[in-house]
Amino acid sequence: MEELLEKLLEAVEFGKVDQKSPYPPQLKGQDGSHEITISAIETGISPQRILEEALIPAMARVGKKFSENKIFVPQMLMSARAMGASMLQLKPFFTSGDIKTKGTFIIGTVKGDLHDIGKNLVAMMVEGGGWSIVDLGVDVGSDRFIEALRNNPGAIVGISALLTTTMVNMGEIVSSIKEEVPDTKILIGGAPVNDDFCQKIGADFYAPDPQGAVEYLNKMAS
Ligand code: B1M
Repeated sequence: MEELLEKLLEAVEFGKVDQKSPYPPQLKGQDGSHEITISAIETGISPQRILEEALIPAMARVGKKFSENKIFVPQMLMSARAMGASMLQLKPFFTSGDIKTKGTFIIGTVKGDLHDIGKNLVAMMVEGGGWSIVDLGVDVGSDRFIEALRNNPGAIVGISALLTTTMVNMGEIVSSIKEEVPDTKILIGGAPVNDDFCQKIGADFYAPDPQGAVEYLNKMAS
């Protein structure tokens, strides 16, 4: 089991999507994250362990190497693709929640920001917790959040940011939403944001991880 998790971590770290993928040359012909994730699930490794012991640590290594200029954007993108291939296999496990939904959760990555792995994970876990999801994707400004709220009255909004340069855009989005659709509850998350920032911009809650988001939403629903 440990060996499979280690292999998966390596596949994501080096951006090996599947066996056919020629990238990276040193892993040519070997299984990629797609095949290894399937084997891991078949072996009985829980999706939670796959996520916590292989995928998330792999992205942490990728981020560290990028900070140290040891890899560049194309390599980071290949790692993101490899993680995406793995998450596709995990999704059914995280989204097999209640059929009757507890409410609607509108989620998007903040304007200017293209990072969606964390946002997708939050969406998956919240969906698994019994909520309907309206996923607006990446680079989402206040207009699209407000439009989605008008189409889904009473929904709770979640905004994700991964860059220090884009987290500031959350402030404008929160103010516009609160002005146009008062009483909307807004949850924020993502690596650079924290509780202080959440209070400063007038959002309602900061969740450091998907579980925190699910717990907050469930509290709102009860
Ligand atoms: Co970018 N990137 N990136 N990147 N990237 C980071 C974020 C960075 C920290 C890397 C580094 O320097 N070490 C750095 C940001 C520095 C900073 O702002 N302080 C950075 C940079 C600089 C950039 C570019 C500017 C690089 C460039 O072009 N020169 C550029 C920006 C593009 C843009 O957005 N406009 C860029 C581009 C990219 C790629 C496109 C290549 C790719 C993204 C692909 C994709 O998402 N589809 C990418 C990647 C993969 C990363 C790293 C390596 C991994 C991000 C990730 O997916 N992590 C990242 C380094 C790192 O994080 N260690 C990095 C795994 C994911 C599960 O974690 O997203 O944090 P995370 O989500 C967590 C929590 O934060 C939380 O739950 C999740 C699960 O625990 N969470 C929420 C997230 N959203 C939430 C919302 C909630 C609640 C919780 O409620 C609503």
